[in-house]
Amino acid sequence: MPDWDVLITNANLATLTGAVPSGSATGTATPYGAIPGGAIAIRNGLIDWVGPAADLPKKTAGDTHSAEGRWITPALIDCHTHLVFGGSRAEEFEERLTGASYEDIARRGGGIMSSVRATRAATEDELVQSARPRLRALIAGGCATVEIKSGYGLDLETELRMLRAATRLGQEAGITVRRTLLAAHALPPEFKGRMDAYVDLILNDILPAAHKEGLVDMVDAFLESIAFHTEHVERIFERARAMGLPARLHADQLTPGGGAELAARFGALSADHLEYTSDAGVRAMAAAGTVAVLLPGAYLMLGESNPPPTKALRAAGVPMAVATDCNPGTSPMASLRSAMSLASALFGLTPEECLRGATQHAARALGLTDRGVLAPGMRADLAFWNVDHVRDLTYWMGTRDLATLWVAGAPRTA
Ligand code: DI6
Ligand code: FE
Repeated sequence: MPDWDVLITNANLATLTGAVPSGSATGTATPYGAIPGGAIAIRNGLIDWVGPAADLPKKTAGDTHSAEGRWITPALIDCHTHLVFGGSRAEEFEERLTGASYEDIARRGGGIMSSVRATRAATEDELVQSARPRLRALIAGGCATVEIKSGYGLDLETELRMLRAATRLGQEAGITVRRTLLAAHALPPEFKGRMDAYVDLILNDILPAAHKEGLVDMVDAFLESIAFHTEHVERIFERARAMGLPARLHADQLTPGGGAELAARFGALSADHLEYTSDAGVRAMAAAGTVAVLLPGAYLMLGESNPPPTKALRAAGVPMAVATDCNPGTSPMASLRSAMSLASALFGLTPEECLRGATQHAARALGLTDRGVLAPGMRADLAFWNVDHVRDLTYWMGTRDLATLWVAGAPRTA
């Protein structure tokens, strides 16, 4: 029996361990945790050894694979998507460009409600089929872990159907899909004027049923003046906590609502969007270890002008993740690298912060401690890139630079 299943040699590694080196040149941190001329040894789907090839221990490998000088990063992780939904909102997009506002469209029953109607009318097969190309696009761009939210069903049957579709999509693609219950995304029309009663339905029916069927890894809510309010989110988070499910929150996207503070108070894995987060919110997230998930696609497509406080987040040491928010209303984007490019162009993140935001910190936003960096004990989910340097992954938009994606120690062939 060889010591290792596979030994990868002749690689440039962006391990992304540690942190972005500080300007003061203290310590030994290397940008991107880079190791030129590196090697990775894999055993049972996990990284067993990683480092400069010159330091390779004298051990045997069943298989040796040359990366031919390519860069290897941890496989990318899209930690915030709504990629399962019925119907299309492309016509609404056209209308918005000829004068109608997002709010106008919502008022006449379009917007999220149009996706809810189409999702309720779709079978599980139809949901899987329509989402498949979007998931394939993310995978072709280097993702081996994708989070998918419910939230276009807003009733027991359809929320569960969305989560079942998400589960199947992950199984058939052979990648990791993490599923988030976002039943508190919008108030369904049949509960008009009865938000408390809808929250009761979530607590008494939807959440327990999803949990019982093993369909939910996390719980999320949309805290916003036009959506759910602090007291509703508190009730949902308390129940999630009692069930041992971690929380996330759509926070401070359109208006300041104390969302970052609320997420921090519950020890949420992440608070997402954060365009209107205050200094107090940033401090609370830093103290709680809550990840800031930045979603520049929605910011761009909504024509927002108030970016999230990335300087304050950076100064406070809040880990920043970057995700697509792939959804039919505000972020029709199935490319995590596009989100990385936009996070640097619109929010001022460095290319290294963007790459860490799509790997190391995205894993943390999902509560996954077994991936996101190249280090012993981590899953061997690896992306091999045809780029001169990994900064190109943020710099270039639209290039198809993925050479191979490895999942759990083997090249993905499907
Ligand atoms: N914030 C968003 O930007 C999306 N959901 C959310 O909570 C919008 C979803 C949609 O318009 O379908
Ligand atoms: Fe979202």
